[in-house]
Amino acid sequence: MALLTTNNLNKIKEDMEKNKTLIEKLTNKNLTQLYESIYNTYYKSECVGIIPITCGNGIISGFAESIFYTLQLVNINAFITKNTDVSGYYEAIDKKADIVIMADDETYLSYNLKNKKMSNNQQATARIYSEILININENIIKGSKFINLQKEVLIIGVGNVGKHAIQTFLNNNYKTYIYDIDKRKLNKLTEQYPQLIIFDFKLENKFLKIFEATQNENTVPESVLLDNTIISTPGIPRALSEILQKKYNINLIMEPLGLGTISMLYEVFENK
Ligand code: NAD
Ligand code: 2YH
Repeated sequence: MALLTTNNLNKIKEDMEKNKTLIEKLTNKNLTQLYESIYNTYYKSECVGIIPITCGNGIISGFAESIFYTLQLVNINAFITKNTDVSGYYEAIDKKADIVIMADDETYLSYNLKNKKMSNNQQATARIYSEILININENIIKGSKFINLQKEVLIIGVGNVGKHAIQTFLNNNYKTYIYDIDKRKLNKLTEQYPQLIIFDFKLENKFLKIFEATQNENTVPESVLLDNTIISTPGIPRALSEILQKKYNINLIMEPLGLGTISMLYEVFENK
C-alpha cells in the first residue's frame, strides 16, 4: 500500500484552500453543507484527539499537523497528543477526546468513543471524491453541449479506494465505466456488479466526469477529455499533466489527505 510522504503534504494548506474554493463553485455548497448532506450527520462540537503512531515506517513528519490544519479549516475542535501510540490513546481519552483519529502503514481510522461508529480512510475518501462529482451543480452542466453525459463516469483505478466509489455511482444510477491495468480486478467487479462497463480506449468515449484513484501519474489519457471535464482524484501523484489540465480547462479536485479526513469525521458524527 502506498504510504504518504512529507513531500506529499508540504502544500496541504494551499491545496485545501484551492479545493475548498473549487468544490464550493462546482457544487454550490460549502464543505460543511456538502458533508452534512452526504452523511446526514452534523458536528455537535465533539473534540478530536489526533494520535501519532510510530510503528512500521514510523511518524510521517507533517501528517498529524496536516490533519489538525484540515480540521481547523472546517471548524472542528482537535488536538495532537504529545505522546504516541498507546500512551497517546491514553492521553486522548484523559483529555476528554470524543473521537480519536490515527494511522499506521495499513489503516487510517477514526473512532467515535461515544456512539462507537468507526470510519476507514479508503472508504471515506472514495465517498467524498465520488459525491463531489454527483453533487455538481446543474447550472455548471447546463451550459455544456455534453449535458447528456452528466450521469456517466469513468473510474480509473479500482483498488482499495476506487472499488468503494463504484457503489456510490451505481446507487445514483450512473452509467459507470471502469478501467484498471489489472484486468483481474475488472473481471471480478463485473461479476459482482453486472451493470458495470469495462472501459475500452478504442471506443473513443469522452467524459464530463472522471474519478481517478491510482498510485501512478498521468493515468488519464487525452482521448477521454472534453473542455471543462471534472476530474475528482484522490490518487497520488497527479493523474493529469499540467499541460493537459490547461489545454482542456480541466476542473481538477486533488489533494493528498484533507477531504478524506473530514469525510472520516462526518461518517462518525451523530445523525441529524
Ligand atoms: P491500490 O493499490 O489499492 O489501487 C490502485 C489501483 O490503481 C490498482 O488496482 C492498480 O492496478 C491501478 N492502477 C495503477 N496504475 C494504473 C493505470 N496507469 N491505469 C489504471 N489503473 C492503474 O491503492 P489505493 O489504496 O486504492 O490508493 C490509490 C491512490 O489513492 C494511492 O495513490 C493512495 O496513496 C491514494 N490515496 C489518497 C487519499 C487522499 O486522501 N487523497 C486517501 C487514500 C488513498
Ligand atoms: O499513509 C498511510 C497508510 N497508507 C494508510 C493510509 C490509508 N489511505 N499511513 C500514514 C501513517 C502515519 C504515521 N503512522 C503517523 O505519522 O502517525
